Formats: sequence, structure tokens, C-alpha cells
Amino acid sequence: MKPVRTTCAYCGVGCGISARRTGPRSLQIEGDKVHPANRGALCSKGTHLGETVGLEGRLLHPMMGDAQVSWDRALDEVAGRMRSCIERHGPDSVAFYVSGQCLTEDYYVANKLAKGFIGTGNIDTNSRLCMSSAVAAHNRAFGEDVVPCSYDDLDCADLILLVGSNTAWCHPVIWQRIERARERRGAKLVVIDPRKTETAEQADLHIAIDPDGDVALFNALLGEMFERGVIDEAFLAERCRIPARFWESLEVDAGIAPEQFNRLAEMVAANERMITLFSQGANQSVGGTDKGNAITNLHLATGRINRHGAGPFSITGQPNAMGGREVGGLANMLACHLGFSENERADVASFWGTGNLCTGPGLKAVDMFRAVHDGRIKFLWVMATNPAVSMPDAGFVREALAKCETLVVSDVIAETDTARFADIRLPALGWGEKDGTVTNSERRVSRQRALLDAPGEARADWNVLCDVARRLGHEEAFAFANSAAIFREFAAMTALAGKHGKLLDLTEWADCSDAEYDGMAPFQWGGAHPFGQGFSTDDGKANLICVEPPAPRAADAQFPLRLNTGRYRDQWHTMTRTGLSAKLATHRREPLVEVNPEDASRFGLEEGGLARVETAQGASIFRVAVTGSQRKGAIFTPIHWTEAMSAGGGTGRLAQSLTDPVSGQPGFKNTPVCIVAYKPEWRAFLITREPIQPQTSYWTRSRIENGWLIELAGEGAADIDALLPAGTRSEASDLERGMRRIAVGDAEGTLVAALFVTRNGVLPSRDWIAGQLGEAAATPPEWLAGRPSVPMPDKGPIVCICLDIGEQQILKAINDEACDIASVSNCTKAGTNCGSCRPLIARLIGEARAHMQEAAQ
Ligand SMILES: Nc1nc2c(c(=O)[nH]1)N[C@H]1C(S)=C(S)[C@@H](COP(=O)(O)OP(=O)(O)OC[C@H]3O[C@@H](n4cnc5c(=O)[nH]c(N)nc54)[C@H](O)[C@@H]3O)O[C@H]1N2
Ligand SMILES: Nc1nc2c(c(=O)[nH]1)N[C@H]1C(S)=C(S)[C@@H](COP(=O)(O)OP(=O)(O)OC[C@H]3O[C@@H](n4cnc5c(=O)[nH]c(N)nc54)[C@H](O)[C@@H]3O)O[C@H]1N2
Ligand code: SF4
Ligand SMILES: [Mo]
Repeated sequence: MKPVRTTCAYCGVGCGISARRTGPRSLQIEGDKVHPANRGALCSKGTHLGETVGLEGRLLHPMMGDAQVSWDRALDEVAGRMRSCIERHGPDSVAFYVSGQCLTEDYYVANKLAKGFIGTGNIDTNSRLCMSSAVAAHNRAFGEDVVPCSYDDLDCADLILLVGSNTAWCHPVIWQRIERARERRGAKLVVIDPRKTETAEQADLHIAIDPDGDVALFNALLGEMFERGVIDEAFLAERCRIPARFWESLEVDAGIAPEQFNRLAEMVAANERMITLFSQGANQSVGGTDKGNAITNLHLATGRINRHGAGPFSITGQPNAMGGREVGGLANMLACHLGFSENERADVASFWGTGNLCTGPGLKAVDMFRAVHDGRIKFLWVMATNPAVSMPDAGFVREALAKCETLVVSDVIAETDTARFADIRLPALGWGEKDGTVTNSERRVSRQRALLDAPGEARADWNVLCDVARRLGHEEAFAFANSAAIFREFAAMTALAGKHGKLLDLTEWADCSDAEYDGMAPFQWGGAHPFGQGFSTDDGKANLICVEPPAPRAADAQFPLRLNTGRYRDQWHTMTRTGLSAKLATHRREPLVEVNPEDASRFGLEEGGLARVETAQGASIFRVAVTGSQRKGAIFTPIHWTEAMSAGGGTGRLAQSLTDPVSGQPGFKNTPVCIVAYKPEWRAFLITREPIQPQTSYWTRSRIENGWLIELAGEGAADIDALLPAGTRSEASDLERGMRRIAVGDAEGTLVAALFVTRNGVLPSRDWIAGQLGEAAATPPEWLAGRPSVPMPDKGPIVCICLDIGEQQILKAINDEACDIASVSNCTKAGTNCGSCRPLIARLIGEARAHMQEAAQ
């Protein structure tokens, strides 16, 4: 089959992919060399997309409770319950919670149905948890939610500031571009993040600020630039509105060491071509909007915007966070960047031909789930998001989902934590099957194209929404024949944006043919620097905004630490797809709580032990990693592990649901927390083909080549033999040390499961035995020993997952005098495919060098 050009399923970089179908459910993936977002590059997640398109765990048929039903039956039920809910309790008793992983076409239809025809503003998106503070900051400063930069600016910047962004892990192809800018033109890199991430390790300057110290830092920095005369007076006079007492408001303590502040100020003063990339360390804060404006103030006042290599650049998380913003997926916006003024409402109503347009904004995500909890919302449709895991205070959200009179869940996976509460589950087409458009962080619209057949009865989300709309009597408004028809209507509608002084403009696509839509090449709306001719405010001037640092927090005896949360390099959110890849699992098999060494000794925690992390909202057990990269007083946990994948690592239940007053975005990165060692009576691991969900205090499961590796711990008797399948058992035990090992083979001598338990000893390394699952090469005594009788060279933990290169191989190359990433790559091939492991290789080189220096002294 010929390769098909499409766009990656994951992050907002929006990389082009060239995919070739190699079987009914298998793909060969390559970066698309002509896509402007990545020019052929991909990261580990994009590279391994092919491993996640199997049918494992898929929802293939509409379900009511546990019963499979026809689409007609399911949609009659959805429409019937919705209608009755509206009749009994009014339109605001109905709500939609959608996602930046919907395509623009899905999003447009959902928004049109909710706001235009049901007449409720209650449609919000998980982008509320992700981008809404950046949206609010854009609106306040520019008068429209428009990102004023492009990726090309990274190629010509002299100084790149990263604020609250672990770019090397979360936007790896942008990171590769930053690496190139540094190599080619010596661009300087500053990382502002309380943690020393792999991104921060590579920086020229890392500022480990206090949690939420950003506004103080940026205010002080702008004050310093004012003192130094690095202000663009002409730009300020012509293009900006300055509020009264603005300059005085900047006189604050920067909150960092004076030497660091001076270094930062020198770099900022010296480099006009400066880009500030910001993401969740800025947005996910109760002062997130203020952080966005503090950053933007600095760029406006120094005139570092609308020019090559300069600007404040909010990088989006999800593949279509931007498309969702464009079609009005947020509860406080109408489609096409419009608000709820009478004129804007009238134009939208007449464009859609509806008399039922909602009268004002609806509830934002956190408030929406509160309304579900207290019964104001009785019908909720969740699409392409997993709020039982990803909302703050997820325990409360689970209660709300359980109480909701009707919960409809559209997903590709049958058993997500959210789907478990659903009355009706609707199977959606997933990446590689669905067809439509997404908009990336730099406003570039590209096509996702179908390359695989629709599995089971799965259907496109927009199609299902249209069918429900038709059942509610809105045949004409939802008579879309295909996604091209939806895109044309949306493109035509963007004329309203222009009419109201906004820049969003896709009208050149309003009359495109189906063939033109199918052949669409990626295009960027607004151009490289959209505000070059003026901002989207009434007078065309941008607003500087007075923002204040948050008040210092009172000490909390019960919860003395702060909980910071975020992402791992090779997992995507709630793991429904990346969790299926054995390769991606090797990077981090378990959810770690990262703790500074001083806090570890203060709280009696050991590296590799377990700990219970508790907040006012909930508690969960994590594996402890003691690390100097974590600052004192704060701990970090990953967001990915769900109840389907673990009993432990449940970060969602921990975060508090306080939100930013302007944007409504939750402050996920700063929750009061305490931590205590958890000392289980036994520990174990299990290797099995089936995705078992044990009932022990702690367990997590991760994908291996032919099955699953399950880590377990608990109290009392380790009664877990029952988890093993039938077969020929071999056993070894040493009751004194509480050790028990069981291997199960089948008639052909193939290993089908293995269980290793200990009460106080050590467990063997997992790698070799995990590789034996489904194999008949070794003997039962070897299985029980957990290693081959003839020792093999140990590769160590896998560093380069694309080419399967382990840490020991890399250390050997370093020992053999490979002194930089390029020469390590030369010797071992590590880092030569997607390149996501390059920061890790750099760290290994640094550590080895430090070690050698120590040894020499
Ligand atoms: N591998 C991977 N990549 C992803 C995703 C994924 O799940 N996995 N998800 C995608 C999505 S939807 C998103 S939104 C992006 C998120 O991308 P990022 O924002 O880069 O990711 P996070 O890990 O959430 O947070 C970034 C950093 O913010 C820091 N931080 C915490 N508090 C503060 C603070 O007060 N100030 C500052 N300056 N920094 C702070 C954290 O220590 C953390 O290192 O990633 C996208 N890419
Ligand atoms: N503590 C803490 N919590 C956080 C964050 C944090 O940093 N800390 N980050 C927040 C952020 S930025 C984000 S973006 C969210 C992400 O959180 P979620 O949106 O909840 O995470 P996903 O796992 O991406 O959920 C997407 C769901 O959609 C399904 N799906 C995939 N494709 C399709 C499709 O085409 N159609 C349909 N109908 N379903 C599909 C997937 O199987 C999955 O169940 O988490 C937020 N929560
Ligand atoms: S950076 Fe990685 S995850 Fe993001 S779009 Fe590109 S390949 Fe996909
Ligand atoms: Mo996100």
C-alpha cells in the first residue's frame, strides 16, 4: 500500500506522519519529511504509534450497561433520555464534556448541537485543564486567543526561555529544534521549573523557582529591564495600552538568588531575539492567567513580539487543543473566537439558522462536575477524555459520575475508569481510522487521515452526534454527508470572526471540494506573526496587565509538602493507548514519587521502597525515587496511572480542585501533601499473558512483549497463587526467607506465567524472565532462578527504546572514549532514530565524566 500522509495522534507539536499499512491492523510509521511542523522528525511516542493500533481492549459495539445493543437502539436511548431531561429540567440539565483529542469536525458539531440547538452553554473541554489560562491571557493581552509565534521563530531566536515546560519529554520535536538552534547559532537556553528535569539539565541556566514563583520573577525581570532601559518606547507608545501604576507594580522581590537573577537579566537584556515557551507549569496554577500575562508583558514592553525569533509562545498539549478553541469548545466562548455579546450571538444564531442559541456561557469543567454531583446536571456526555482520572479531586468526580442520571461515554477503549460509570457506551473511531483536521500549536491545520478499516461497529464521533441531533428534530442543521462538509461550514463561519475584528480566517476553504479537502496540505492561518498589522482589540493596541504574585502560603502541619504533578516521556495521559506498547513501557514501568534526599531522610523513605502520598482529597501508594532533581519541600508524581492499570500511582485523586479565577483552570501543580513510608509485608511480581487486576494494596501493570508485568505488594498472607493460569507448575520456596517462586508452562514447554514472592529478600531482575513469556527456550529451573544457567551479557535498563540499546552498552561506549552524544550514537546507534533518549545519554555522559574526575582526584 502507498504511504498515507497524516498527523500524529499525540501532542500539540502536530508532527506529520507518513504511514504505510502493512497488515489489517499494523502500520509502518515514518516522519513526514515535507510537513513543516517536524520535517521528518518524530519522538518515541509518534515512532511507536504502530504498536497501539491493535484491537486489544477496544470498544467495538454500542453498549447499554453490559448489554450489546444496536446503534439504533443506543441512539434512540441517548436522544430519548436527553429530550426528556430537557423537558423536565431545562436545557442546562444537559452537559457535554469533550476533548482536545476530538477532531475539529467532531468538536464543531458537538458545539453546534449544545450551544446552538439544545441551547445550553454547558459544553466544556479537557482543554480547560490544559490551555485555558493561556487562552485567557491571550484574550486579556491581545483581544483574541491567538498564538503570536511560529516554530520557525525557534530557528532564529538567540535566547529561549522555557517556563514550566518539560519540552524534551512533552514536546520532543520542538526540543529537537531547540537543540539544533543551539548547535547552529549558539542560542542560549534558560529553563524555569522547580524540578531539574531532563530539559533543565541541558539548559545554560536552570532556575528552580518556588512553586508559583513565576509572576514575581517575570515582574521583577521587567522592572529590571525598565531600569536598564531595555524597553521599546516606540512600540509601547504605538501598540500598547499601559494601565495606571503599571511600572510601580513591578517592584517586587524576584524570589530567586541575586546571582541567578543577574545572570538571567544579563541574558534577557542582551538578546532581542527572545522566545518564551510556556506550558503547564504556567497554565496549571491558580494564578495561571496572571503568569501568562506576566510573560506577555515582558515581550510587549520590550517590543519582542511580531518579529522573527521573538514572542511569548504558549505550546499546546493535545493534538487539537487549538482546533477546539477555534470552534468554541470552551464553555465561555462561541464558535470562531466570538463571545456572548448581543451582536455576536445574533450573528451566530443567524448563521446556524437557530432560534435556540444559548444565552450565555456555560459551566467550566470543575464547576460542571460540581453541578453533576449536586444534581443540577442530569445528563452528561463525555467524549474522548477520561475525567475519572484526569480531573482534580478525581474521587469527587467519580462520585459525580456514579450519581449522574445518564452518563454517555464515547471512547475507543471499553474499560476506561470513566467508562465504568457509563449507562451508555458508544464506540468511536480512533487515530488511524478517523478522518478530519487538527490545528497545532503554531496555528497550522493538518489532516488526520484514515488508513485502517473501522473496527467492529465503531463510528466517527461527529457522525454519532449528527444522528442524535437528527433524532432531536434538527435534520437540516446536521445533514453533513462527510467531514469535508463540516469543515466547509466551519470555514465559512469564520467570516464572522473577521466581521467582529478577529483574525481567525479559514474562509478560503469554505467552497473546497471533497477532493481538495482530502488532498489538503498543512497550512497555517494568520501567517507567521499574525498581529503584525495590529492586535484584535478595538483600537488595535495590546494590553499590558497589572499582575501580582500570589500571597505567601501559611505553613500546614498536616500537609507540610507541596505536590507537583506531570508527565513521563513515553506515556500519554491515562495510558489507554501508549499503555499498550511494550517498547514505551520500558522507560518507566512504575509510577514514582520523586523526593529530595533531605525530605527522604526526614520522612524515613528509601529509594525503591514504597510510600503513601496523602492530600486532603485522597491518598495513593507510589514507588519512591530519591533524587536531587526534586527541590526540598515538594514532591512529584506522574499523572498516567489509572485504576484499570494499578492500585497505586493514582495522582488524579490527590490534586485539589482550586481554580484560576479568570480561566477556571485547576492548579494541578501545587497541592498541600504529606508522605509516609509504606512497609508492605510481602512484595512480588507476576508475569502473565492476561491483563489481570489483583486485589492487593499495591499493584501496577505494564506491557511486556507477550503479556504483562505486574508488580505487587501487600499485607498478611500473599494469597496470590490464584492469579496464575492452569498449566504445569514448577515451584521453589524458602519459607524461612518467605520466598516463593512458581513458573507455569504449557504442554509445549512454553512459559505462560511466573510469580516471584518475597517477604524480606530480594526479587530477581524482571528483564530476562519477562522476555521468556511465550517462549520455550529456557527450562523450568532457569525460570525459577529468574536467569539463564549460562550468564548473558547484561544490557542494563533500556535507554534507546527504538533500537533496544541498554545503559551498560552506552556506559561501555563512554568508557571506550565516546565523549559526546554524537560519538555515543556513532558507536552504539542509540539516539539515532527518534532521538528522545538523547537527554538521557547526555546525563550518562555527564555522570560518567564526574565519576572519572572524582576517581582521578
Ligand atoms: N510524553 C508526553 N508528552 C505529552 C503529554 C503526555 O501525556 N506525555 N501530554 C501533552 C499535553 S496534553 C500537555 S498539556 C503537555 C504538557 O507539557 P508540559 O507542560 O511540559 O508537562 P508537565 O509535566 O505537565 O509540566 C511541565 C513542568 O512544569 C513544572 N512546574 C510545576 N510547577 C511549576 C511552577 O510553579 N512554575 C514553573 N515555571 N514550572 C512549574 C513541572 O515541574 C514540570 O516539569 O504535554 C503534551 N505532551
Ligand atoms: N494531576 C494532574 N492532572 C492532569 C494534568 C496534570 O498535569 N496533573 N494535566 C491535565 C491535562 S493538560 C490534560 S490535557 C488532561 C488529559 O486527560 P484526559 O483527556 O482524561 O486523558 P486521555 O487519556 O488522553 O483521555 C482521552 C480518552 O479518549 C479516548 N480516545 C482516544 N481517541 C478517541 C477518539 O477519537 N474518540 C473518542 N470518543 N475517544 C477517544 C482515549 O481512549 C481516552 O480514554 O489531564 C489533565 N489532568
Ligand atoms: S512530538 Fe512526538 S508526540 Fe508530539 S506530535 Fe511529534 S511525534 Fe507526536
Ligand atoms: Mo493537556
